[in-house]
Amino acid sequence: TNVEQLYRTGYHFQPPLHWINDPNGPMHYNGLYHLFYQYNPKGAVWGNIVWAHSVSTDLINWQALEPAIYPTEPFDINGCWSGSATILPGNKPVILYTGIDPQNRQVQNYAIPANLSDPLLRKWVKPADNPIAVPEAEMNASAFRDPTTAWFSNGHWKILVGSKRKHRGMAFLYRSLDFVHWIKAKHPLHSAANTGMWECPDFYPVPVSGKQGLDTSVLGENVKHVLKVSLDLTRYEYYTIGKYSPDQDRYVPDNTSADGWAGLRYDYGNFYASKTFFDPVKNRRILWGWANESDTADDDVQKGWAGIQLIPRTVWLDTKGKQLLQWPIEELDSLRGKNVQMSNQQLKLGDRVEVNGIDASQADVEVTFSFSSLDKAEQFDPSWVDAQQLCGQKGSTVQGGLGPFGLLTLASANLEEFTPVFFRVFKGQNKYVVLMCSDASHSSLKDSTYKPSFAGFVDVDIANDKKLSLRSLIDNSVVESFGAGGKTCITSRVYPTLAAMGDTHLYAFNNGSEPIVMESLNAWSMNKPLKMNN
Ligand code: DQQ
Repeated sequence: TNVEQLYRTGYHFQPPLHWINDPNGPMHYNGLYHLFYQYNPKGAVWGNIVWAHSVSTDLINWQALEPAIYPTEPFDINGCWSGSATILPGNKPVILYTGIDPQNRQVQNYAIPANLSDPLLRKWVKPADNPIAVPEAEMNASAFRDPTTAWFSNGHWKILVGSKRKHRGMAFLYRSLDFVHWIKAKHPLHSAANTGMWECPDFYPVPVSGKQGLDTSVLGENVKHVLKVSLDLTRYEYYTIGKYSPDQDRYVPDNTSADGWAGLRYDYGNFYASKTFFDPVKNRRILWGWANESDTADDDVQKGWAGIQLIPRTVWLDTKGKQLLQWPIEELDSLRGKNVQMSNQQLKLGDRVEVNGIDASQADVEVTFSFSSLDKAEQFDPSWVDAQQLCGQKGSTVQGGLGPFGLLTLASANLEEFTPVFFRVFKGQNKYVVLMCSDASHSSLKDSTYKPSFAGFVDVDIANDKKLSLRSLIDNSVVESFGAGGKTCITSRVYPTLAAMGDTHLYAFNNGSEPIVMESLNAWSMNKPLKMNN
């Protein structure tokens, strides 16, 4: 393999070259899935931003088209930034996006297909009555961007636009009767102190029970709403679950759903600027997220590319209603190739069992671990509120009681390099605490790359279950992991050297004194899609 191409993914969404960031305007229209995304047509660093465009019939194979939206008019001459698609009655798609104007102000624009009978919707036009919203005098013109998919209620179309006032992050609400004339509501739909700029807000309904997704305009008794925002201060996202009342256009997060820094996260790792859409084909809501590189800008220029889109995830509300669950779209299973299975394997303190017979650099692994007692769980110190910090202290090589146990992904045979994805169970005041980590700190012999010990807590009834499941999607320079059926998800970008040059291994391990049973493990080599923008 060409060294520069070592870290290209096999089955994640990537164009052949150059920089990509946020997924934009995902939609399903007349039999095709569309994905637009922020793209620099001229290089592997951020800049010259246009909306690149690809289409797919299965969300796995992608055909690249010409960029759909690029700077042409005063209202977007300095960049075509993030936005969303809405399909209006009469089956008419509209894109709302942020344009950067000659004064570098952020304004909101709309674009429509030039020709609705083109099945690929290749060309988009920007009507002359753009922009549809400009920053008002008292607003911060460089903090006003990323319009959402619109929803319809009480006779109006409504959208959110991300912003901030001083340090308070907020989502402005705009209303329109005709989708062309928009008026800002007096009150933002929501805001939170000390969260800074809210990028890429996303607001959508979820049924209180079941895995189905809903069209963005659905309201009702059996529906809750999700508001997700991306925090540019720390480059992570959080969401709240709450109640939306369309009459007053009020959104109130549930008292179980913290706002701000302690908020729930789709992903506790490298996952940003995400956006969902409703897929009417399979009645599900699908989440797209972007992962940037964790190597250096120089590495990116060398590679000629930077950024991937993560595997689309189905999202739905957990039965307890306090968090979302996520799972890779079922279409991904079609790429599963060679399969190995293991069952009822005991893992005692210090054991490490290799998973042989698959391509460990490009794989999908599902595993269930169980144990018979929680007696050996280490004591939990209530001051440990930061999961990532805790994982940094209690890594996979730090011997524990109940755990650490899990997988060693992208590992070299002698463990010079490895990216462990694992659990550790603690005994708290009146409940057990489960920590999940995806720890990049030993992922590469290169020391120039960013190697965070990403982690999140897992809200499970571990004392009753005595079982934890894990699925990891391993793809050359990315590991996307789904703990406990999608309750806690963590993505890491890693750049192994030995483990990328053919010395790639996958292991299950236990480094806790309580024996763990690997009840079942199912692992597949993953094929490349036939078409990935090639
Ligand atoms: N990326 C876009 C912005 C957005 C940011 C610019 C989030 O519209 O706020 O490329 O990554």
